[in-house]
Amino acid sequence: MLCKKYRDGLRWVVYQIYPRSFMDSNGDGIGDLRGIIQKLDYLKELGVNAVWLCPCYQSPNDDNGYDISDYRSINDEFGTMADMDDLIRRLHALDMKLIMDFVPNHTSTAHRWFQESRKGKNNPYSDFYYWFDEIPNDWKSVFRGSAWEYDAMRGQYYLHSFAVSQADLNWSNPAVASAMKDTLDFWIDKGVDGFRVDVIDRIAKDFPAGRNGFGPHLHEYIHDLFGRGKAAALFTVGESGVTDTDELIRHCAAGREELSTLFLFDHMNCGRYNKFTPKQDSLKTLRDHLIHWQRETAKYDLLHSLFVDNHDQPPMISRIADDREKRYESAACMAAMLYLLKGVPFIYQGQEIGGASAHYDSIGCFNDIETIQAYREFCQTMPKDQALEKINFGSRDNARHPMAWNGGENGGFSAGKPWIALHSRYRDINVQKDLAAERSVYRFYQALLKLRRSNAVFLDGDVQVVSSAEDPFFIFTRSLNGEKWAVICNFESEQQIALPFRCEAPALASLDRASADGAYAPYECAVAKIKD
Ligand code: TEU
Ligand code: CA
Repeated sequence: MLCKKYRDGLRWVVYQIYPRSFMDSNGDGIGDLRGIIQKLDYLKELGVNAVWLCPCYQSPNDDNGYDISDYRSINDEFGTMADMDDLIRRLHALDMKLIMDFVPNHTSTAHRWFQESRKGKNNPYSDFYYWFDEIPNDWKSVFRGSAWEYDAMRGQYYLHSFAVSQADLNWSNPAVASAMKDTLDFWIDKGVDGFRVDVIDRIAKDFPAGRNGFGPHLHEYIHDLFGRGKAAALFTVGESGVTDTDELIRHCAAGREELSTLFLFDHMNCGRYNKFTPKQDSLKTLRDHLIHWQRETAKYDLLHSLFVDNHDQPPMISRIADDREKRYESAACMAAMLYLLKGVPFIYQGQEIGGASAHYDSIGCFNDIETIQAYREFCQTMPKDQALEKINFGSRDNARHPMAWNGGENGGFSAGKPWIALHSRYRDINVQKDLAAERSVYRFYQALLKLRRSNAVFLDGDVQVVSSAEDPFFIFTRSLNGEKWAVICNFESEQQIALPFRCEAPALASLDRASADGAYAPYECAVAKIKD
């Protein structure tokens, strides 16, 4: 039986916002907090009850806000602290929660701590970062190249796991841990309800010869941050490279008092060999990853996070389903197979209208630091058009184009020129058009979330997989207190599906469907209560 904190967690439905690209209220082309406030009714109507904001703190924006120069103030481009207070108040008035992004692994080199630290070896901030006379190992930056950079002022090398301007904090220094704990408390006192924790695995290094992450003190650090004090009651989801169950247990088992849940990433390679290289794939692969983690989390009473898209990934629908002719069916099918499983749903902005990957003919349409660096590297070994194809496939910008609210000027995102190119398909895929369509992804999400919150079986119920590994579809049941439901998701080809039980007429279906048995069209899905 899941403990209370986890049972509460199952009642959250989180909508992830990339503030820069969600809604611009003042025409400067950059999304902002007042823009988000304008769209709260849209979110409420959708049926989510929590919002996760990607970083909106003061930042030079080399990595769009993940390079923070002040944890306690709002990025001027996004608004003021008064706007943030207002947003929190309004969310709470709508009975919605706010999850902030907490970035403990690194600060911007523009942060005061780093500016002090580089001045010398004998000030209060000298040991806030990793400084070495010689480069101590061959660690690489996630964004390519060495993870070590020479700083002429200090005359030493510092570690940056990401961009050169994102210096890794030295968590073995208790002053760092305590400064970061104060930062958390600052936001808790403002009324935030939870945190998404950026690359939590990396705060503990296995130094100097081991891995950049999962160091020996990782769990002490996590427990001190989130298992004690004001943070202990909050919902926390860690972003982590955890791949096995034992590690997951160490992070999230109830008795550990660390995090509520983790984002696991093994399913992120569906449809690709690596970040920039596509692979022929189907929803089957996603299904098998989902089944694996449903079983593991059930076995050990862990709270699972249900997500496929975020601001770092090209939309999953474009990799393993049909984002053209069957875009509506694919989007609906993926929603049903993901969000009716057991766990906390995370919906990335645009997913609810069937948002797909973009395509551009010029590198000038891209902005992401990782994308630009990868493009330069590719161009050294292949023709430019080939490099551009790789970028088009894998760029994080696929998830960062302005949210398209309509097919008009600037997609209804801004009265001015957006900071990044509009989505190449915004005239075809936008909120207004989806809502006006006979088959609307948004309305399917709405109906799905309504079904989910009005039947405890979809929250607390057990999951049983009915289909087999060879089947080109996914059928599972949810059951609680004698009540049992079936979720039937067909994949890319037409299928005659005969169910091993009798069902009532579907309560939710992507296409009009009178009975849960029968001939399923490609990507069709249905949800029905089982009789007897
Ligand atoms: O991402 C951490 C991470 O390791 C990956 O998701 C990585 O960014 C991605 O695979 C590169 O393609 C987090 C944030 O989500 C990301 O936006 C930041 O850039 C990164 O941390 C640094 O803060
Ligand atoms: Ca703005």
